[in-house]
Amino acid sequence: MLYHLLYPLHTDLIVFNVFRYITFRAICGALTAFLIVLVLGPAFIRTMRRFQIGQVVRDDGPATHLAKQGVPTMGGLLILSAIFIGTLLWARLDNTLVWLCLFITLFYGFIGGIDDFRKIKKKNSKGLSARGKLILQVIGASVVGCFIFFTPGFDGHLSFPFLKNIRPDLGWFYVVFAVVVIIGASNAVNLTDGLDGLAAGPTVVTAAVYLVFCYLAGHVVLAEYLQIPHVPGSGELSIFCAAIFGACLGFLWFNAYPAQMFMGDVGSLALGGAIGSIAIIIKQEFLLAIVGGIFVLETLSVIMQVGYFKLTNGKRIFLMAPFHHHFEKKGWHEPKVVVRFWIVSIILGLLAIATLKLR
Ligand code: 57M
Repeated sequence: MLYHLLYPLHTDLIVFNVFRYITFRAICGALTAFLIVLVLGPAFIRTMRRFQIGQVVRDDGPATHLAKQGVPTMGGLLILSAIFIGTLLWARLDNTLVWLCLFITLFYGFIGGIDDFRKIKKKNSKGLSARGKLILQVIGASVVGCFIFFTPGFDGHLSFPFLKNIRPDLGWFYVVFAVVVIIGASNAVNLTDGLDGLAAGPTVVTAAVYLVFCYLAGHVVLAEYLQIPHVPGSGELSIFCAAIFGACLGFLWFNAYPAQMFMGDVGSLALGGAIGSIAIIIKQEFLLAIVGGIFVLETLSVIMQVGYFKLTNGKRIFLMAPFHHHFEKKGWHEPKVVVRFWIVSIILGLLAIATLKLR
């Protein structure tokens, strides 16, 4: 919004020319989102406590988690508020890709919010049924997939890290592929969000990497030089990524061990849906498997555990899935598991950036 209000003034005051630069507005978007969460965090936590919106901890998890009963949750409401304010203030509002990302973030946040609210308000409720959650996720992801596929200038071509000349065209099947990526990313972040800071940390890294890729994809000269798909208008998504980066960094201030609040499904499903959509829009879907490797590992651990359990009538590969619980069961303290997962996430983020030159 500020771009539209202040950039036109640059003819009178040259200082306002700075608003034309995506880099400037991305930094401001990150700082805005970060400060919103940091400043409003304590009041939000007090409010959640007053309304008794606290975590219901299952008794079949690690014993150390029982002490987390009642920790304020649905911190995702604060994260999403900061993302929306940071984006609406600093991104260009005449960019349809920005509105598409805000839509999917809000829609998936709505799905998660219903799930959270049901689990909190009806103590033994398991929230939204898996089927109901999936149907809603498919609807939301289909909007993004169809928008991308049927918008002039976009197409059904895939792109791969390291392989610049392999661009298979999926045709209309790209919509199905997009739905799988967005739902997969959303549920992967959701599964990962099982330890203090474990989801927010890798999300900060992923948002930072996609901030760079959105900027490059939106820059016709740089995209051609780096041989990545040029996606007109995607540069503005850097500001959306920056707002996610700032909001999750601010959330980590309160979610770091021992957590003062959890993000809830309202946060995890929304953040995963946003990241999956960004990956689809700038045609960097497989990059997500690299930078989001922690999310992939966590999801694969569950698939392997459940599959092996069913195949062997009760045997397990891991002491407990998702993967983070396996290390807890091995005796690693929670902060050690989380910080080591953060380290791996940062290394994967650097590798993802390196794919720009390794092609
Ligand atoms: C999402 N939610 C956390 C919090 C957070 C199929 C199966 C793998 C599903 C999976 C599951 O239930 N996943 C749901 C994970 C929960 O966190 C809440 O949920 C939100 C995110 N969706 O924001 O509101 C618990 O995680 C802990 N937590 C923290 N710090 C945080 O910052 O400590 C969360 C955020 C919170 C808190 O204890 O209560 C969760 O774990 O449920 N199931 C599991 O993950 C379970 N695994 C399991 O059953 N494994 C089996 C089979 C099915 C694979 C096996 O290994 O044999 C584990 N989780 C629980 N109990 N709660 C272990 C059992």
